[in-house]
Amino acid sequence: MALPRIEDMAELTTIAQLCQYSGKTVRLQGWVYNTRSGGKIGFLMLRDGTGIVQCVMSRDDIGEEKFRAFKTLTQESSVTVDGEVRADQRASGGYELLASALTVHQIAAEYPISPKEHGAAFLLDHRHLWLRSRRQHAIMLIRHEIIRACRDFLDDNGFILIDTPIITPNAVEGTTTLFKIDYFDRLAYLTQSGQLYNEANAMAFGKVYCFGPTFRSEKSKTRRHLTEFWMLEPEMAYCDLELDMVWAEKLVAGIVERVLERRRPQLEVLERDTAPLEAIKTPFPRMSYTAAVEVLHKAGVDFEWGGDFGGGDETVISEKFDQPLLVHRFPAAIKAFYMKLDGDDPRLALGMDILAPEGYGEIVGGGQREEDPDILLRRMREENLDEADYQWYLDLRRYGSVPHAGFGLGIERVVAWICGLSHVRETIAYPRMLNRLEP
Ligand code: NSS
Repeated sequence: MALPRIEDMAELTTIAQLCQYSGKTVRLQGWVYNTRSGGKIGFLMLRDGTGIVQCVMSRDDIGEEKFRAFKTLTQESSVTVDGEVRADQRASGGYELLASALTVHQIAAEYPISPKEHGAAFLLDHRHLWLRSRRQHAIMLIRHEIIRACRDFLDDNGFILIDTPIITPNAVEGTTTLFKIDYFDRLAYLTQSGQLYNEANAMAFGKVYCFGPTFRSEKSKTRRHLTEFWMLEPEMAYCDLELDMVWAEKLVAGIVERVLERRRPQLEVLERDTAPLEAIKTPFPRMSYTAAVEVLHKAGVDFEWGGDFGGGDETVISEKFDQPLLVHRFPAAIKAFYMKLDGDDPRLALGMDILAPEGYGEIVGGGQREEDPDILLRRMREENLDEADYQWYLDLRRYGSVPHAGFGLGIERVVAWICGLSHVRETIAYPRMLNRLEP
């Protein structure tokens, strides 16, 4: 028997596509969001992953037996509903379905997540189910859009995606946050950043990026730290700190623009005030680390030049700006070994961070890389890194070394900011944190 061709199955559609089928009979496959029923007529709110639609279940239309089956449906039961699409101003999404048939696949057991309030721990324990809720759905769609915007921006600007390894012998961002793994009796780590390989790739291809999970065994319990997070890392040959900042601000502004263009309904579900996002435009304001320390001092914060900014400091520094703030030129001592030293002041490294507005803190970190093999070697020794592991990295300075720069954008931090979330735990489907490995 020949399989039905895709054109013959046109009636099988999704809730998001219903507008194309007004007056036609379609089939929807989904799960029960909730039900209400009176005597001969009932209402089934159906969700299918693309939206929620009201299905009008009339006993006369679907028959006695199916109407009885409808009445047994519990929240999250799986069903297929056939029916006629009818435009209805009052319906959310503008359409409802006049059901003509119902197939029940499974009657769900009592669903643990009810509309009543649940605590964060309970919801995280049920993350695999919590993802079905409207709010989580909106967050995941915005995350999806942000990732797509990143990829489109870089692809359209001549960057090549080159995947970098997850298992690595090298530390990138210091040795204190490495996750160790036993690699056939050798010590290896889960990568903290694809940057070092990105630098090699930039020397081969010019403009490159990697995008993948990165790992830090962060012992800190904050609302901004995950132990597994996704980082987008562009790297450019023949690029200095100034140009690096331009690429980073264009990317961030492009992401915001794209989400506003395509994901307004989701921002609405989250009750995100979009005015601060609409105001975002390049160029972003710039401020040196030293000037930022002065801002802290003027605000009465006790902070010593040379220290690393904490979340609270970042909020104070960026609070006067309604744009993301580019902070640059940090003390070399608090930055990674690979950062190029500032020719004008060797206490400083040519690094930059972007602090998101509205108190969301650092979303981007990067800078210009040291291209001089001798300085690089000295910096590695200062950090007690094993030179043998980094010979390939030093090769990049031996064979056609050029000024180059790049940065890493933390997807979860960006999602938290754009969605207006107070904690990164909701920005990723299965968050990994100090005290959370499940589900
Ligand atoms: O440590 S970074 O500041 N920089 C790097 O890893 C560079 N090697 C990237 C590069 O130049 N290619 O991290 C970059 C961003 C940072 O701004 C945050 O947005 C995010 O990565 N980040 C995190 N997000 C969530 N949780 C944790 N623990 C975390 N650490 C960094």
